[in-house]
Amino acid sequence: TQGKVITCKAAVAWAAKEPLVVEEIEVDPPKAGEVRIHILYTGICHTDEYTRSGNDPEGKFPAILGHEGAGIVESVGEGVTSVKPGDHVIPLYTAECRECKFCKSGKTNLCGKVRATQGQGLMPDGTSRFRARGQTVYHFMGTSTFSQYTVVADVSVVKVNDSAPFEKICLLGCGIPTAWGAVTKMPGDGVAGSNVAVFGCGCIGLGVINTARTVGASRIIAVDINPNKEAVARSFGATEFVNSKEIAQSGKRIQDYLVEITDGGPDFTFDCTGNVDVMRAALEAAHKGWGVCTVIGVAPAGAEISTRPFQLVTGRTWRGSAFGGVKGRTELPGLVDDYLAGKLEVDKYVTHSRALDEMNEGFHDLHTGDCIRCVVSM
Ligand code: AHE
Ligand code: ZN
Repeated sequence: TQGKVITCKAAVAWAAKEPLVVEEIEVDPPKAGEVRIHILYTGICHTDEYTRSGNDPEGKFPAILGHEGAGIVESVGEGVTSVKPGDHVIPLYTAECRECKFCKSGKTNLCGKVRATQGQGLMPDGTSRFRARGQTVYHFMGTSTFSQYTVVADVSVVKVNDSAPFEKICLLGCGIPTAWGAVTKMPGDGVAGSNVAVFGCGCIGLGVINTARTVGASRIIAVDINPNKEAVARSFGATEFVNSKEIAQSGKRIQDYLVEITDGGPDFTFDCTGNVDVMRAALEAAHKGWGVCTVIGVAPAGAEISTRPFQLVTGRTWRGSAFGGVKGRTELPGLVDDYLAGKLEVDKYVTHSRALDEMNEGFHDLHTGDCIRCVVSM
């Protein structure tokens, strides 16, 4: 197949708000600096649904969504030396070129090399490698893992241990590093020994809870509007559960309640919801003088956050991270090895499995309270 167009199946998002359509597509061979990957498994993340639903200002259609995948390199374009055919790999929506100002700064994982074209749904040369029904189809997040074959930039893929199960390590393409890094890469002295509040108990919130426990946080307060989340939050390491809907019904603001029960507020709070009112509550719950609120959730197009500046003047910090601040090519191989060594939880997040033909049912699973991650066999 090397150098040839591949015909395969993919779930195509033809237009915002519409269900995906699984159909035959054509995938061009990789050009210079590009890698064609046979995707074996992909997770479905709320960000895929966010873009499908039309909420993403960068959303372009038709597109092949998906950004949490794992597979095998099928072929590489001219000049590619970092991976070769047969390598087991994870595509990276946060690239790592090691040459740009961002990569060289040592301060961030936000690589600038391919970000502009990635946001336009195109490969770095400004074109697409996908066609369906004779029409050009856009890429998504530089990964497009909802296709049996995809093409990515060489800076957007990392080789990992080939004894790791694809149906699990696909989660290292987004959810798990996003949560793990948001906690472990906290500036300052870190979260060990401190009180933590986590808003939202989906995949990211549970990952934050799990990581906080691993690094030795003392109180880990899970906050959600769904009472069924209590058991799962506790099983991932939460020491307490607060139903924020009940607090609201009792006429109290959730931030005031958390300040009350923690003698001034948690040291660290995390928004894992994407709801801007929750982001405000998370900031205002954080302890005066030193509390740090980390925003992880993705808010709808046009949404803005607000608070009284006094909240910041009095020593609270509002920060955020993308992909947990993780540098994919440098750090993912180690995280996969940690998983294989039993030091990083992954299996527990996979609650649902689907075939490619059931992609839309997988999106439906996402909205059920008992789903953490649905993994699709491609
Ligand atoms: N495209 C949207 C923003 C979407 C967004 O915030 N994406 C996150 C990843 S979500 C993973 O599930 C992210 O890492 N963004 C950083 C980046 O460079 O894309 C918009 O508002 O335009
Ligand atoms: Zn994601």
